[in-house]
Amino acid sequence: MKIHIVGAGSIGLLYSVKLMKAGVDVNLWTRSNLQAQKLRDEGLTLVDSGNRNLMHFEGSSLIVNSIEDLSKQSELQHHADYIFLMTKQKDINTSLLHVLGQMSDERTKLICFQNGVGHIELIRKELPYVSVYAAITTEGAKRIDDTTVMHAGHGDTWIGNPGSIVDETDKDLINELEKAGFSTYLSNDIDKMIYRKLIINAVINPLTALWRIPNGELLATSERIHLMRRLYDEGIGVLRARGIQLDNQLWNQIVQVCEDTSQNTSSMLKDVLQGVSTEIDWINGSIVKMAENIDMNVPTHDLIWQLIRCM
Ligand code: KPL
Repeated sequence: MKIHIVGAGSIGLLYSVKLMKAGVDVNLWTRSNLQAQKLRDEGLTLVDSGNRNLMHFEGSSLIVNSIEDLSKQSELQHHADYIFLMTKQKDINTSLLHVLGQMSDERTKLICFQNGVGHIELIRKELPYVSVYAAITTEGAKRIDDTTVMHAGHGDTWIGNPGSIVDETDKDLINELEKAGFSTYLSNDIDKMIYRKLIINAVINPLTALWRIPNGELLATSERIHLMRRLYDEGIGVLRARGIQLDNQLWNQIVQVCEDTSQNTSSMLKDVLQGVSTEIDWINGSIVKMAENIDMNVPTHDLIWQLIRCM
């Protein structure tokens, strides 16, 4: 089984080092030539939260290429059984789609690991012959530098085929991931999981980014909780109007996520602190667009979308 990991951020590096170490046939694709060269020179290292070395992988079996290089070639030379798309949504542009097209044919399954919604429809439209799956993961990782990643916390991962059911042969993929230490499940309920994660991210991420606070601080005052609740009610209202019914315990689960990850910096706050663009368009922005399509108003999502875009 050949797996291509596209994107060498925190999650891409984490999956690469653990799968490579478990003997799985993996190609890692970085965005820049510079990062690819550094990885080939220095190897790939996994550290724990105390900066202790947990794993190191180097040598000729560390296959790293850069998307920059492949985008200049035209033929299919790099067929993959699975592609793990681990870039940000904003990087899913024409040249990346061209590269993904070069790696895939009708046997390929492309698994999207992004937050938010909208990107799967785009990829399906551009690469109609590829099976596009989605993954929801709670694995925690932090990129230390171009060649080092920290495993911040073990989580679970669910993989499914939005709008359809998974293929039984995908069990082989689950076995490979389990071998590498990733608790992974196939799910025929992935659509609900995507929308559930959308609401969690739409409530927690923009407010933590706006106020520059860790997740747990959201629960510190009743005013903050009130605003979270407004985002929650508006978001759930849109999904309900579109016929998507989520677990009625979701509000309590969001509060639980804030408690369980109380010291964590949300991914959106990390992006703001690093001065890079955020996923707001695919999270709150997508809720606003869904609402517009059915003539509904979601003023709190609309406002927070504009506020974060201006940061
Ligand atoms: O998924 C997350 C994120 O930061 O993107 C949460 C659940 C908010 C945890 O930080």
